[in-house]
Amino acid sequence: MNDRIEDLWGPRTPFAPGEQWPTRVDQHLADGLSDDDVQRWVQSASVLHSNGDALDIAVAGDRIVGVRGRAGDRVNRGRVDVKDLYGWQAGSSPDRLTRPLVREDGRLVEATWDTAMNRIVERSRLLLDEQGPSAIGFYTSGQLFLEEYYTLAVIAHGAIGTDHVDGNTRLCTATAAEALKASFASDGQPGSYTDIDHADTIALYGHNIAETQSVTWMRILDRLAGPNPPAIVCVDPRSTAVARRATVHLAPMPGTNVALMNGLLHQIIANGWVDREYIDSYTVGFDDLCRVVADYPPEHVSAVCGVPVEDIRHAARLLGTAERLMSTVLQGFYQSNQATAAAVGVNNIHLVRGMLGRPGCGLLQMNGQPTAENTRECGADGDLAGFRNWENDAHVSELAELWNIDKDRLPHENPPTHAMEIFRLAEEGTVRMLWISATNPAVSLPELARIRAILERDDLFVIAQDMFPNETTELADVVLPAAGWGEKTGTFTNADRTVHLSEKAVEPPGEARPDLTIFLDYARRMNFSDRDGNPLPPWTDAEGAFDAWRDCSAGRPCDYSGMSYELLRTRGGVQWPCTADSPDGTERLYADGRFWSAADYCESFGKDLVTGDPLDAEDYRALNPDSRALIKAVPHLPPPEVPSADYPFALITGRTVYHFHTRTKTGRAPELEQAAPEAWVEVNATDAARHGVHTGDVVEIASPRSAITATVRVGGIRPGVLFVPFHYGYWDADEDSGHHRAANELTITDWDAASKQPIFKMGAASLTLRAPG
Ligand SMILES: Nc1nc2c(c(=O)[nH]1)N[C@H]1C(S)=C(S)[C@@H](COP(=O)(O)OP(=O)(O)OC[C@H]3O[C@@H](n4cnc5c(=O)[nH]c(N)nc54)[C@H](O)[C@@H]3O)O[C@H]1N2
Ligand SMILES: Nc1nc2c(c(=O)[nH]1)N[C@H]1C(S)=C(S)[C@@H](COP(=O)(O)OP(=O)(O)OC[C@H]3O[C@@H](n4cnc5c(=O)[nH]c(N)nc54)[C@H](O)[C@@H]3O)O[C@H]1N2
Ligand SMILES: [Mo]
Repeated sequence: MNDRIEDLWGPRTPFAPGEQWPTRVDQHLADGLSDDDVQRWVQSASVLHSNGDALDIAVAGDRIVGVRGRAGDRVNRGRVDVKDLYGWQAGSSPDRLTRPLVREDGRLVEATWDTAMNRIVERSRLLLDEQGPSAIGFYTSGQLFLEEYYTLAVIAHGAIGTDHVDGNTRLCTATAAEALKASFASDGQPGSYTDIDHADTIALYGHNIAETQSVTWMRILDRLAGPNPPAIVCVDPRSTAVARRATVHLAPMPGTNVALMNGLLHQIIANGWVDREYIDSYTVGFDDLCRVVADYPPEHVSAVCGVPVEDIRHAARLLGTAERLMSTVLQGFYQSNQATAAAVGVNNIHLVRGMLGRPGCGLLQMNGQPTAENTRECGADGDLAGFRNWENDAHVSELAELWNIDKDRLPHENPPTHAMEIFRLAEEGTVRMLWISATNPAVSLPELARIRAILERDDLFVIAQDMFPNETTELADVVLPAAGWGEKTGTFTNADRTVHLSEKAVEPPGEARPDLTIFLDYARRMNFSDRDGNPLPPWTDAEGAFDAWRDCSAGRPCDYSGMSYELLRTRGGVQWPCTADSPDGTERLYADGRFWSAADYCESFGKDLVTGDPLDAEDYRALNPDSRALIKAVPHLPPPEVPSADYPFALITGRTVYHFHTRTKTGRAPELEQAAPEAWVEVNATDAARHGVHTGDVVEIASPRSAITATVRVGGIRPGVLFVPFHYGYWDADEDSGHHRAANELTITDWDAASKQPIFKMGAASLTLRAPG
């Protein structure tokens, strides 16, 4: 096999519009092994991005020894991303957490499960007696399995009754969810990856898909290599691999996405490229949109965004005249200024052009993490399970009936507490126990000095449940060793609603346990029970949790009622909704112009996109009496922090293809670690010359909060902007260096008003040479 560290996307398999994407099976086995050495192949899917690539895990001698793409699966047709080819090696890393740890006299020491769990139970009881449910918070992930989130949601919302439940999905796809709620009154990706096979124009907004969902980029590359290739519009301040293949690359000044979207919509409307019939039949709000975008002629937008007028016109023409327009949106929008409003701008283009529910007209407000969709569906992000509306009494009652509990036990008086607020409450001392699962906030949250100080507080009891020791487990009071991917069974759903089953291939190391087992063990030790005194939750294993979820989701948008482990085992990936009426799943939503937006049914009444204030039922009924899609627009507002004399650069942060997040897995895979071992900063050539720095020099990047050191890479980024990857924490950093290197030492504590997603991609920074390379 060719070296996929160098050749990231592998060989091309070109195809024409409307044809099926050809199969190409990628595989990697441990050095020296061949297919003959593999004892069994176990069905699974990727957990190192949201693409949901189906793959089989190779097992030999009771160890995972490799992976192979599943040729028949709709998502990847055999292809595997570079992180998946090598990342599995982390599972057998000698430094896995294998026993629970508890803090004794300031130090973490090994303990039995009984000791560790009893500490958690004692603390929970004490806090529930002293203060009640509001003392307890859960901060989970986009990387557990559906069954685990649903179990956690029942425990947190149903059994304990706390409002303080969120996932790191708040940092990731809260804006995707909020933008979908704003436009369609419900979460749920309208589009499908197969839209790539049909599209004549593909627009990527703040989405470096070539590095972050590389298999779907292969699909686009194969279209570009075939007959009648699509036009590509890329919106990114950096000259990414996507930008280099774009028909038009718009590189806006970070934080100006809303101005740009308003400008593109201005052009689309001014040129009459709208579908009046669709607008009149299926939407509300078009007149407001016209009013708002009237102030955004190309000349003005060009001045705000720093993008040439001609490029704005060119991009608008492509978007406005496409017959099959596909759009994807990700962190360049979600983690930037006015996140929800910017993402809604993309929805607006699809609505005014009537580009929904037809092959090639895919709209994907992308997910990032492999299982983020499930965090949201199951309510482990604070929302109510099954995309139920916390402001709708009937929905709350329905959930209470499903769980057989009194409705008053379910928190629904206030909007769910978002992650940044949970940490603030801990800082204030009102959240006094925080159970962190499958996330590493000591590297991934903004303004790390503050986060460390919170996690270190004596009056906060921190539980960290992880596969590896990391920056967060170091600060915990109890550390629970978790089984990971390949060591437990469960399902998860990717960014185009495709559900996969991932089966257990090997035993977890030492005493590590599946997260599901840990949550259920806690529930039993706490004696959580329903109205009839039965254990709550009642299930005892993953399939039981899945079956209960199937009931909970029935009749809701994310309907799994037609799915079973058996179906997923035999069929591979299936897209929800999957019901008795649509047993094969549903490729695209909203094909008939019908939306899940009836006031009595919808997940959300929406929010004011500027203030974030939730609309109430009456406002919503007045706004949208006929269950249509909603067009919403707001003016551009300046970002909360802009470059200044002391901090002359705009700082953005993000990813490289070789690493996943805080590198707990990819940092333990030699090929990936060697491909990108150190933190760097991307600098434009003009800026580099002005500051006298070159590729390889070590520089200090400072923000008003802190400073880090990184190695310079002079590259294709717009002048005045610096890019730092956020992957590098201090766990495996050079202990003696005394320098920080985590991007989040620098970032600001602020978030989008509507989605509450932190702004990781807009701050001010300075650059100073420390050591020539
Ligand atoms: N290799 C790899 N793949 C991953 C992950 C990973 O860690 N590594 N993580 C997964 C997860 S959880 C996520 S959320 C996704 C994220 O996937 P992406 O969103 O594609 O990744 P990022 O690098 O965070 O950001 C994308 C781009 O936003 C641009 N950007 C920054 N500021 C702005 C702005 O103001 N406007 C615009 N238009 N663009 C801007 C950046 O230059 C960057 O290229 O990736 C998933 N896939
Ligand atoms: N500056 C900046 N900050 C960012 C971002 C950015 O672009 N810029 N992106 C944000 C985004 S989009 C995201 S998604 C977050 C990601 O941030 P984090 O979630 O903090 O990052 P991970 O390193 O993926 O942490 C997941 C942890 O879960 C553990 N784990 C993996 N599988 C399992 C399992 O099955 N069970 C248990 N119990 N543990 C498991 C891993 O070992 C790891 O420690 O970072 C956010 N932070
Ligand atoms: Mo993410």
